[in-house]
Amino acid sequence: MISGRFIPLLLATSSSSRLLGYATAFTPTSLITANSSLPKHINIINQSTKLSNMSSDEVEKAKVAAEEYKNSSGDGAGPDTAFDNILSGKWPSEKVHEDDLALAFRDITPQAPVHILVIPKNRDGLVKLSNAREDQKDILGHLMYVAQMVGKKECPDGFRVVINDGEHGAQSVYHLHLHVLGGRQMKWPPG
Ligand code: TR5
Repeated sequence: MISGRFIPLLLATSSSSRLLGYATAFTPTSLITANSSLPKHINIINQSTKLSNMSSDEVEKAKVAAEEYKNSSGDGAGPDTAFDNILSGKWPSEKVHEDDLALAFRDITPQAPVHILVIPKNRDGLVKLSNAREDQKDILGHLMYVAQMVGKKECPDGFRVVINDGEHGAQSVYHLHLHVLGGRQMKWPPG
């Protein structure tokens, strides 16, 4: 998940590990699109049992997603993603913060005891960080502010914020998102 061309934004520590209920779907997540139906097998599991490793599978998902994005409409707006279904409420998510501009919810495949995604509600071309326009500085700042807010709340000893960008950044969902990771000691360098 955290490999290739990534952008580490904040680095800090951990909090005591938490045993949280977690909703997960047994469907290849990068293949879930707005056109898919709700994953059939939703399971509530203990988050501590769901920690997974960055794998070639993640890299493969990123390659597939990059290809889908390249093949989508030429305006760079990208196809709908799973996050559209989360934003519309069609698919469930475990929200940790919501305001007019941003939504923060728990990652379905957590890479740390705390793994939260922060996304803009209005994608407006922000399929990836490198698509950002100058007039989007305010929303980028807001997303960063939300990331630190949820990060310091859930990980008082520190956390990491990551944005994966494009194929080499191992981005698998083309709707800008900040990963907030914590609840354990982070290592460096990432993969
Ligand atoms: O690889 P990048 O940086 O693009 O990160 C995408 C993240 O979205 C991954 O960490 C996935 O685990 C996460 N993801 C993907 C889906 C999903 C999700 N987190 C919560 N809920 C999700 N749903 C319902 N569906 C997904 N496809």
